[in-house]
Amino acid sequence: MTRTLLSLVATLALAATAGAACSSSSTDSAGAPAATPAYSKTTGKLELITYDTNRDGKADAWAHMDGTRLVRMELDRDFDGVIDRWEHYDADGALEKVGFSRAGDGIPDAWAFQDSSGRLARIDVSTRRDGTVNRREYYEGGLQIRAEEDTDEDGKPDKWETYRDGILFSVTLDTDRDGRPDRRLTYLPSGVTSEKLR
Ligand SMILES: [Ca+2]
Ligand SMILES: [Ca+2]
Ligand SMILES: [Ca+2]
Repeated sequence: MTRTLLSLVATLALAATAGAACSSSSTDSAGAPAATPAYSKTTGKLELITYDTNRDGKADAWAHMDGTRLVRMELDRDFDGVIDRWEHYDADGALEKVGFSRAGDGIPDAWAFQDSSGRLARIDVSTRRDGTVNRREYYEGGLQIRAEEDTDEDGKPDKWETYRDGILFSVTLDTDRDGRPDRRLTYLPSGVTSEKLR
C-alpha cells in the first residue's frame, strides 16, 4: 500500500506543480484512494495530501509535503483512527527512518533505521516517550546485537546490553554515575552472574 501511496503522492505533487490539481477531493479513477490536497495560504505550495485509502469516509494517510517533495508520511494502517506509522524522507526522497508507537497510542516513541541493503540496522527509542532518544538498539541479520541506554537522562549512556542470537546475554552498568561501567550482569542458562568491574 505504501508504494501505491507514494506513487500517488508523486503524481499529485506533479499535478499540483503543473497547476492541474483542483482544490477539492479528487481521484475517482479506479483503485485510487480519495485524496485531498491542501496548500499553504502564504506561499501557495502544496503542504499536505490527506487520503482515505479504504474509502470509509475517514482519513487514514497524510502526506506532508514541501511543494513536490514528500517530507513525512503518517499512516493509520489498521484504520482505527490512530496513526501508527511515521515515514520520514530525506531531501533526496529516500526513506530516512520509520517511526512507530510501542504503546500504540498515536505518539511515536521509536524510530527504525535501515542499512544500505534495506535491513533493520538500528532502533532509536524514547523510553520516557517525550521525543528524546535515550536508548539505541543495534541489529544485524534481523536480530538485536546490542543496546545502549541513558537511564538517568544526563546525556551519557549508563547501561549497555549485549545479545547473542537475539537473546540478552549481558548488561553492563555505570551504577556510580562516573561515566565508566562498574558492574556486569551475565545471563547464562545456569542463571545470572554479577561481577564488579573495578
Ligand atoms: Ca479511511
Ligand atoms: Ca491505527
Ligand atoms: Ca546516564
